[in-house]
Amino acid sequence: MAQIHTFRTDDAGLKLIHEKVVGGERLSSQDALTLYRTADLLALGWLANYVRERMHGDKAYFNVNRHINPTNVCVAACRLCAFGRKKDAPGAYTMALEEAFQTAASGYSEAVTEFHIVGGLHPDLPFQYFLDLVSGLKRRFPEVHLKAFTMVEVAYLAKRAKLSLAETLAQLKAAGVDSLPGGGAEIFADRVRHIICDHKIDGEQWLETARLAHKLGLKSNATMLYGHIENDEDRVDHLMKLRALQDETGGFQTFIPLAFHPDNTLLEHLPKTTGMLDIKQICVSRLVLDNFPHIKAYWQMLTPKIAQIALRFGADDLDGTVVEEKIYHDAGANTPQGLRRQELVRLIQQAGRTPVERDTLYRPVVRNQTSVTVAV
Ligand code: V47
Repeated sequence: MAQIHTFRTDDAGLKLIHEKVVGGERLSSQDALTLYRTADLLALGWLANYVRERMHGDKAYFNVNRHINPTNVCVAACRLCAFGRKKDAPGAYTMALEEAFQTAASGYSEAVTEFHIVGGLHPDLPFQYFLDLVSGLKRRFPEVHLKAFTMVEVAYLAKRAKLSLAETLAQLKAAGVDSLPGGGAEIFADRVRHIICDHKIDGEQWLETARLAHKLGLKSNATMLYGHIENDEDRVDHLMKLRALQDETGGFQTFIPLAFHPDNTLLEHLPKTTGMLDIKQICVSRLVLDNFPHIKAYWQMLTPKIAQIALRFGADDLDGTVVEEKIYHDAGANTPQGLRRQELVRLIQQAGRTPVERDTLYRPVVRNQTSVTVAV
C-alpha cells in the first residue's frame, strides 16, 4: 500500500523508530516509552498506519454481534467497575437460563454471528449453570459463535467447582464455548492492580489462564484498561507481557485498549481519557504488538467518532453491533446501546476504508436477504 505522505518529524526518537518500523524490526520497551511520550501525534499515526496498511491494506473489520451479561452479581468489588453488585444490592440481577435464551434472541433483526457473554463473579451460581447456558445457546443458535467468559470468570468458576483451570476450560469448550473475550486483563502491574481490582486474579494468573485456553485450541482476545492510575511504564509492561505470550502461543486474535470510564465507580474523582490519549493508545498498541493480527477500536468505549478516526491511526476493527451494553453505560458512557450494521459500514466507508463483515475468527461473512454464510 503506497503511503500518500512522507514521514516527517522533529522528534529525534521517532526518527530512529521510523527506521525500525519500516525495516520490520521489533520495538523495545524503551521505544514504546518514546512513543507514549511524543507529542507528534501525526508522526506516530503515520507509523501506526504504515503497519496497519502493511497488514490489512484498506480493510476494516466489524461484526454483527450481541452482548449478553447473564448476571451483574459479583463477589469482587473492583474500584474500576460500575457494573458489579452485591447479591442483595439494588439493581442486582441474575438471568434464569430461559431469560438468557430469550435475551439472546431479542433486540436485533439481522442474524448475529457472535454472542459476547460476560458477567460478574456470582457466589452461588454453580458451574453447571454456565455449562447449561452455553450448551443451551449452542442448541438454539448453532450458527452463532460463542465468545464467552473472561480469564477472570474462568478462574473463578474453576475455584468454585474445585477443578483445575485446564479442566474448567475443557468442559466449557465441550459445552460450546468457541473462544474467549479479552476482558479482565486491566493492567498487569501489581501496584496498580491492587488499587483498581484487588479482588481479581493477578496478572500472572490471567496470562496463565490465557496460555491454557490457547493450548486447548481456544482463541482469545486481550484488553488493557488505561486512563486511570497507571503510568507509561505500566502500560509498556502490560503490552510486553502480552507480546511475549503471543510469541509462545499465537492464540490472541485482537487487542482492545479500553478507555477507563470513571462515573459511578470508586475512582469517580479521576478525569476521563482525552482524545489524544485514546488515539495514541491505538497507535502504540499497533506498533508494539507486532504479533497481534488485529487492533480493535471498540466504538462503545471510544465513541463512534473517535473509533472511526482510529481506523487511520492503527486500528483495523470497530467491534460490532453489540445491541445492548451494560458495563460502560453503568459507568457513564453516553454512546448508543448498539449500532446497526449499516451504520458501521458507513463509519468505515467515510474513513476511506473498505468494510469487511467478519465472524469472530475473522472469516468474511457473506449476507443475502435471508441468510449469512461464513467463508471458511
Ligand atoms: O474487563 C469495566 C472493562 C472490560 C469499566 O474481547 C471498564 O472482543 C472502562 O473486555 N470503564 C469488559 N472499562 C469489556 C471487554 C471487551 C469489550 C469489547 C470487546 C471485547 C472482546 C472485550 O471492561 C472489563 C474491564 O476491563 N471495564 N469497568 C469502566 N468503568
